[in-house]
Amino acid sequence: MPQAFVSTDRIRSLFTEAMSQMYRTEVPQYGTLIELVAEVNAACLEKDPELRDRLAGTGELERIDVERHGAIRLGTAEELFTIRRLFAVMGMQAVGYYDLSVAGVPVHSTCFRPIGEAALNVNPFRVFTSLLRLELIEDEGLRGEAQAILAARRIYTPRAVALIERHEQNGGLTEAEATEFVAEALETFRWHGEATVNAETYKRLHDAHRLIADVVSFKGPHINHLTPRTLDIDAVQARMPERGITPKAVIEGPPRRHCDILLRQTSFKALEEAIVFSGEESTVRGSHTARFGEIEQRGVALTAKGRALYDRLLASVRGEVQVGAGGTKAGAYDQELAERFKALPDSWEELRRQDLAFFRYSATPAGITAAANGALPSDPEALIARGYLAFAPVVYEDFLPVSAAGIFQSNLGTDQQQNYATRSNRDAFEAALGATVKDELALYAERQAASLDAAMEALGLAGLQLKTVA
Ligand code: OOG
Ligand code: NI
Repeated sequence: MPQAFVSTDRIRSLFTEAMSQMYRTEVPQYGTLIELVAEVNAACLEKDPELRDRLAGTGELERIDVERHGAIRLGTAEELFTIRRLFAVMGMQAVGYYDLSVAGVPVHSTCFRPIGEAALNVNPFRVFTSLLRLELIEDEGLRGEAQAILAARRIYTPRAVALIERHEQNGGLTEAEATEFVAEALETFRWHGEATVNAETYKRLHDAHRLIADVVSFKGPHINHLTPRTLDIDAVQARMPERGITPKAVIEGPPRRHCDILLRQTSFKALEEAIVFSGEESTVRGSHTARFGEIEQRGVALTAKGRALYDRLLASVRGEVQVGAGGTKAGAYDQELAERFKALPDSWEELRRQDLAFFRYSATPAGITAAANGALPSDPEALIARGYLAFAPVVYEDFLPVSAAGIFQSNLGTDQQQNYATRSNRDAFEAALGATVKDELALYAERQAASLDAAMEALGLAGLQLKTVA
């Protein structure tokens, strides 16, 4: 008799819950943040029925409370190769390539996440996954040493690897295997207070870059933050101090708007954690800062055209006002951001008409009735105008490189700005990964097209295309 497999969605949900519980005990402020976000989200939904209806319509309402992203930093190509296979067990694939070296952080990254709309609505858990670029360590001796330390560690338990292989061979895991897999996989993300290096090596790695010490000195790639999604990031940011949390000075990403776009994020500083160094005659204690808290607010995914406008506006603001260490000029930055982003339309209709953002189309009950009576115009714009065809924003599921660099830097200490004279190296990243990363814009475009096809089918107008303003 064939064995029944559990869905990858279920394994991802079990894993997210286990990870959230673990992080709550490791970083108590995370639990406080989850409570604050839940309060603010409930209040938002209460006072904004339009928002509630829209989220219910797109299937997002249910996922808000379980929605999280996390981040890890890996040390070797083999570690990245295996993490791809581990995340595949939970229905997550690599989407997008982010080069952070341009911002002085010696890593390149991808996002592992579910891809299909149904899977996203069950649980959109994503992990921003970075790979250290050892070739960016200038000191050859130190580079070789770091390589040797990393080559000697095993970040996956043998049982986790066996279950990944079983999943690959059998095409799934049974309930019992899934439960075991979640517990084993969690081990990779756990914090270890015992460094694998001595105090002197730690210091040299740390002097090269704090991030290098974080990746190289430990048994595994501890989860460094877990981020809940809020419906009002400004409210959470303003209320964090009430709970003893101090956020970074500015919110990364676009300004507050009526129609949210892309992603807004803010984080609070890393914890100082006690560590014990290895290889010493007597115990040597130290401390390490790596783990932090973050919140995010998500808005509509932008098309290539919308994204180009976003990038241009953001670059112009950053060229004009540079926020200093300690948050000087934060007010001027926020003001400039709000001012310059007026160039990006702030209504769903204009964002759609000008092809700046992605939308999910659906046939309305009135449209289906009109179709049955044979009274439909065949022009999609007329269908929308008469209320026969509806559209709702497709939420952005990915990350933003400039924002990610800001999050990295704020948690590593702003004194560490370095610019590496190097090109991004996507080919090397994909070779290590053992797969190509998916193009996020293509994924959004496919979802928009599929929704339009289904809507037209429902209206008996199969094949009708939509024209937007070029
Ligand atoms: C990842 C920082 C980026 C985000 O949300 O953009 C990030 C890291 O610090 O490892 O988490
Ligand atoms: Ni993050």
